[in-house]
Amino acid sequence: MAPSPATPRRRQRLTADEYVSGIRAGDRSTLGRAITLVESELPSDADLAAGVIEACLPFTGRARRVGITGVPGVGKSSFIEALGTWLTRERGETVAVLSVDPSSPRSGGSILGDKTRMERLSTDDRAFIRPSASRGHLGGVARRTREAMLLCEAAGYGNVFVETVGVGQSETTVRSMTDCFLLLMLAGAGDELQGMKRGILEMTDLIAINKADGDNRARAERARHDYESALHLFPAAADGWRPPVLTCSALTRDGIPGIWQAVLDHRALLEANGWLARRREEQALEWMREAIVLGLEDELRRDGAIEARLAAMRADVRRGRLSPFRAAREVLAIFRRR
Ligand SMILES: Nc1nc2c(ncn2[C@@H]2O[C@H](COP(=O)(O)OP(=O)(O)OP(=O)(O)O)[C@@H](O)[C@H]2O)c(=O)[nH]1
Ligand SMILES: [Mg+2]
Repeated sequence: MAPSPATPRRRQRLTADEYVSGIRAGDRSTLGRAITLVESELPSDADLAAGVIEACLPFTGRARRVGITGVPGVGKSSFIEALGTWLTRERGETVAVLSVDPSSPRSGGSILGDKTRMERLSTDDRAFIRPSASRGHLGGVARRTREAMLLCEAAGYGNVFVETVGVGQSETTVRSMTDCFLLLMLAGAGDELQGMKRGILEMTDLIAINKADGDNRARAERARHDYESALHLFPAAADGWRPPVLTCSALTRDGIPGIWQAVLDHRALLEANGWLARRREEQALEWMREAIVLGLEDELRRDGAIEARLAAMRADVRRGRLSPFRAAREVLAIFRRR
């Protein structure tokens, strides 16, 4: 018998049932492997990944889904470490942490940094941390994060935190997959409020001014007051919630319990007035929309004739010989005729 080629590093493939029972039993290594599976871009993994997600879906939906955003360096990872360890140790909660990071080439350092910035949380039995090494397209990152979130919920984590860098489109994406969206800010970093995209404030459920410690405390308190006054000029949101502005320090942990209380108050209001259900409906619709668009993109990429035509059209569009709009219509026409 011919010897089979040695594949020492590739572990044996699990079946969908094995993935699901491992996840449901709270086995972190199986959960990690399942997330790697749903992140895989190999067509040969797609069916198994879909099977695992489908089988996990009945066990999802019970977690608090919290998005955390803010400019690089504002302290998102440190904040999650502080809040997460407080929740697991003082409140007996379980916490899963995922990250959506669209800025792939530059983020390598930051992801490695997270290992040290979430040192205590990463060794906590009640926590699961998954820094996602992102590549490519934000939609793809988001799809995998959404699915990773569901796997964490099926594993029984009661709180899922999604960290995203506050640049570009990633906030909108994370907002669309969470129940509560938290914006971390800094005091005295220029007049951010004026410069800030109004859209971000409008989708924020809670503003926390971080690094309110040492010499920075008084400035943070002034900034809190300023932001609060500015927010009062906004019309009340349809869900009836007025986003509070709070201060905290991820370093000293001051203000962390108060922020969590606001997250709980927000949830209680949205549960009582029906807006949580509406937000979950929106999340499901957004997931579907995204899955359709990404699925179509995959189909187009895998169709040799379309790929070849696209390559030629790209050259023509670049030179202005073909309008982008006509090119798109032509590709869709070829797709329909298949
Ligand atoms: N004084 C003080 N420093 C803080 C606080 N929170 C974070 N830092 C420091 O600020 C720096 C950035 O913190 P991170 O938690 O990595 O910030 P981040 O927003 O996750 O950064 P990116 O992931 O790179 O976008 C680190 O040096 C932290 O030690 C705080 O509350 N007070
Ligand atoms: Mg970080």
